[in-house]
Amino acid sequence: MRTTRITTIAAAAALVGLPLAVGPASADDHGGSELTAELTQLNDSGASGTAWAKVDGTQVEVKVETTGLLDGAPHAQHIHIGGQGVCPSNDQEGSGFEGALQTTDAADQYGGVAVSLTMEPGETGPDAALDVDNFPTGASNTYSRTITVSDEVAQQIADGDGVVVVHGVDHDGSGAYDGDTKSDLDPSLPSEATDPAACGELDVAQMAMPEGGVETGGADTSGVEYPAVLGLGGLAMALGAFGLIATRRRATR
Ligand SMILES: [Cu+2]
Repeated sequence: MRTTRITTIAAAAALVGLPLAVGPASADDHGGSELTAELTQLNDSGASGTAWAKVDGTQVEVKVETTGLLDGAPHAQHIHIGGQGVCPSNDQEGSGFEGALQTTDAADQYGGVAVSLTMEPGETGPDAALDVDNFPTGASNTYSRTITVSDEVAQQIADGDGVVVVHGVDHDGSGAYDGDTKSDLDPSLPSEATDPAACGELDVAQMAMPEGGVETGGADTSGVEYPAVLGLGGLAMALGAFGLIATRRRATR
């Protein structure tokens, strides 16, 4: 009798525990507001980096880390929106110096400037796209700022429509922005000052595993199939236990 009761509890526990083992936790719990981008070079600039953004209402916290840029020159950086939400490839040619890609050459891909990632006290709207006094100037930069945007822009970024573009390429290796080709954005600047150097698509971040939040009894949850098999195994065991109980009851009677 006592054995039967323990078996029943074990079987019930197995059934209750089943949903935990079958599927991964929902990824919809505010996971949509955090985004990451891997920045890769355009125009053979040698630049790369990462970007991270978190949208909370109309506040967007943005971090951009870049490296491999021309040192000692301002690097305009923006979140572009309105194109296909993608980056051109490094080998895509454009209308610039010796076929260099100019900013507008790829506008259909990454869209126009929606947010200017200036440092304080720079403005952050599209009008500040070439606010050269407030952009990072190092070969490597770590940028962080929380920016207020419109509802529409916040939603677009949260949806993964934003593309981070960092500008400024020393095509001729002179160590400065120069050359005869003028910028497609501002003819008073050399094209080198504004040509895109790196680009990354802001994609909705994969759900970060909360610390100690999702415990599955030490089982490997890296794949979806494996827990599912475990779940079916649990179900079979539970059904087997019930079968055993039924058999015992019948036998007892
Ligand atoms: Cu830009």
